[in-house]
Formats: sequence, C-alpha cells, structure tokens
Amino acid sequence: MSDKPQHYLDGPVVQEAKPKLQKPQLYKVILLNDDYTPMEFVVDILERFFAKNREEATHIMLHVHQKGIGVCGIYTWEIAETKLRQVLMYAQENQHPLQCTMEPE
Ligand code: TYC
Repeated sequence: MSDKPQHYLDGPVVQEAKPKLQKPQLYKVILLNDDYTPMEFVVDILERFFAKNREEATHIMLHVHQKGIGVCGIYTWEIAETKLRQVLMYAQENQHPLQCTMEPE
C-alpha cells in the first residue's frame, strides 16, 4: 500500500456491496404407495396439507397408486419438513401405514 494519504478525488475507498441473494435449496415431499391406506384418505391428505383441489389430489393419488411414488409439492426445507410431519402424524392417528419422505429437488 502507498504511504500517500487518500484524496477524496481518488475515487471510492470502500467498494459498494453487491447484494448476492442465493436461492434456497428446495425439497420435494414424496408420497409412497402401500396396499392398505384407502384412496380417499390419500386424497384427503393432499387437499388438507398440500392445498390441492379434489381433481389434482385424485390425479396425484392415482399416480402414486400406479407408479409407487409421487411428488405432492416442492418447498423450502422447513415447510417440507412440517408437511412431512403433518402427513405422518395424521396417518398414524388414523392407523394407516402411509409413508412419506423428502429429498432435495
Ligand atoms: N394403493 C392404495 C389402495 O389401493 C392407495 C394409495 C395411494 C395408498 C397412494 C398410498 O400414497 C398412496 N388403497
């Protein structure tokens, strides 16, 4: 560094901060098929916790029923975690073996 004192005409001493906003990692909440949980219960879950209408909920439920797995929604970690817990708790309360998981998008 030079010993010369900074003059105000030399230009800015402090570089202006460039705001860098990073997009949060998103997570898929995934529903798994089983042979025992009633179709109607899965549709109810999708309406109740994933804000799907009856048509969308039925479509997702049938997809999971046929393919074995399907995405209910995509959220930030904390929201995905909350939805996952709500599904598992509600299924347990109603004695259905429905399984749900989450993974990074
Ligand atoms: N396979 C179930 C049945 O035939 C329905 C079902 C669909 C269960 C989706 C779980 O995630 C699921 N009653």
